[in-house]
Amino acid sequence: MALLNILHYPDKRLHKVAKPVAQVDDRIRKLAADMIETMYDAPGVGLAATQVDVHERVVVIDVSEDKEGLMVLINPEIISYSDEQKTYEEGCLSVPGVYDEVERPSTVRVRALNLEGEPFEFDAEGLLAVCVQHEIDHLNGRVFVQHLSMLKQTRLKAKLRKEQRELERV
Ligand code: GNR
Ligand code: NI
Repeated sequence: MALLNILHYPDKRLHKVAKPVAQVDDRIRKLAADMIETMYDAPGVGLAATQVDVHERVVVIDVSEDKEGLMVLINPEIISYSDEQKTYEEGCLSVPGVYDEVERPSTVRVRALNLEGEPFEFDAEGLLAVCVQHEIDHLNGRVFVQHLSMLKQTRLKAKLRKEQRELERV
């Protein structure tokens, strides 16, 4: 197992669209194991392969408080969305320190492959529904701040670039 480096917004690589996994093999199982370790170490409730600069459709999620809710989703797809929307204060390991409200469908039905390459489906609500949508956004090259207003995105980029310049000066 190994800890993986997490990309930070604004980084162009966070906007690459991940490719479907053609075969769930030991290479993918090793990637998932390293992503699980990285997610728990961070700690975060989810991690998409895009965030560790691997552009394949692999997501790990655990929204439980006791590490008992681990899910590995390969080629995840949302097959239905509720009409009802809900706002949640989101954060992201790729945008540390930034939290803001995003509105999304409150429940979704998800289809994915497990680590044996077998398809499964489940309904998600609450934080799990938020997290699944947030992670699939990452696979599609979308970071949660892109749901915010242009003004907020422009201000945030300016602030983060300034902070980065200050870090590079020392
Ligand atoms: O750890 C995380 N917490 C979180 C909180 C609210 C909404 C979404 C998330 S996902 C985030 C981990 C992460 O960045 N996954 O991509
Ligand atoms: Ni994220």
